[in-house]
Amino acid sequence: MQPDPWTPTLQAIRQQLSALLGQNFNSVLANQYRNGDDYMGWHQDNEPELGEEPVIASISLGATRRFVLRHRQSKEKKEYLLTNGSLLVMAGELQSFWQHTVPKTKRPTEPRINLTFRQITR
Ligand SMILES: O=C(O)CCC(=O)C(=O)O
Ligand SMILES: [Mn+2]
Repeated sequence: MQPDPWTPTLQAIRQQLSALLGQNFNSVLANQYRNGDDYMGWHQDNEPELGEEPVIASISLGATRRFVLRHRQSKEKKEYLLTNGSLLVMAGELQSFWQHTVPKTKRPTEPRINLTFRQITR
């Protein structure tokens, strides 16, 4: 969890996202999913340092993976396919009321990298 300086490529993506969304991002978290066995369990991105109603911009590179939202109370689910080059923006009350996951898949699956741009407020 040791932060590295911005690379030119990540810096360029950060600037494009800020222009597109009108939102600053001062950090990016990179996750690598080597194959269908690598996954992200149910969670909310609700760390105190992200502040109230964080805007999180999520870019997917490589293999398509399922992304599932689940409402904490009603258990309603919503499912999306995150394809190569896609942008998913999570904002507003999403992190308060919904959890998300990238489940395992049994299909042969190439590697995927996910970048989530975030604004850490303190
Ligand atoms: O890989 C993804 O699409 C989601 C990653 C994620 O939820 C996270 O890094 O907090
Ligand atoms: Mn997350």
